[in-house]
Amino acid sequence: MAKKILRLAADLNSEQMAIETVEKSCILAAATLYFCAMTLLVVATSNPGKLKEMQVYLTDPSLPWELSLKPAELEIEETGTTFLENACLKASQVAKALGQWSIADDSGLSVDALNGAPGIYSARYAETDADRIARLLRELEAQPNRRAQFVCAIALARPDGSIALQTEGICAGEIVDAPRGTGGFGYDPIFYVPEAGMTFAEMPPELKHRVSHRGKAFEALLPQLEKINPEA
Ligand code: ITT
Repeated sequence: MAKKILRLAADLNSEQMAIETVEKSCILAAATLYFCAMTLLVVATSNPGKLKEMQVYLTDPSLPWELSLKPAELEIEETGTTFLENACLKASQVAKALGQWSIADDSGLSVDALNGAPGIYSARYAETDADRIARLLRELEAQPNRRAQFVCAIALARPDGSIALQTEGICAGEIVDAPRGTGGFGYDPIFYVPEAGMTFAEMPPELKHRVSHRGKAFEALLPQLEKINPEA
């Protein structure tokens, strides 16, 4: 009797082990299928602040993209005359150079009293973020009209360089007299959003992600991105 019980226990034990092995194999197979189904998407930026924000929008687990970063040595000249032209140029040239899907963001700050400057030249306005802010505040000294808008254009390019998607987002605000807040990057400390009652640099990242020019551009992009089949 004792032998019978022992044999039964051994059978049950090996049955349990077999079930666990099958379960583990299924999980492994599903994970393999999932990662095989992922397509590389090169984020075409050299700006770490921008990259950090773009990653947040693009790491939705339902998206079939595995993000990778543009090699630093691959520099694209921004010869376009609009944010959208420059976003398309960056996405397209990086995609073609690497033979991979690529996504690019071209963005900047347009100030009403400066006839839209620095606009597409926002990155080229001075050497560092601090110098860019200092120059903008100097140019607006004694200027009562502080209205400005941040613009963000996003473009997605196929591996052959053709443009699959493009969107734009705008956030209206004002330029404050002196920097406020420590979050974000670039011009964030001097860009005040009246509805939020704070500068971009004073906002928690989730709030900036929701109300910013980049947030709005991605809000328009993501439903279209979900419909793209990168393998087709
Ligand atoms: P990549 O072209 O490599 O993406 P970049 O910094 O040169 O990087 P842009 O040509 O689009 O990018 O220039 C955007 C400029 O506007 C740059 O100075 C940014 O710091 C600034 N900018 C863009 N989005 C911003 C944001 O959300 N907050 C603050 N500054 C921003």
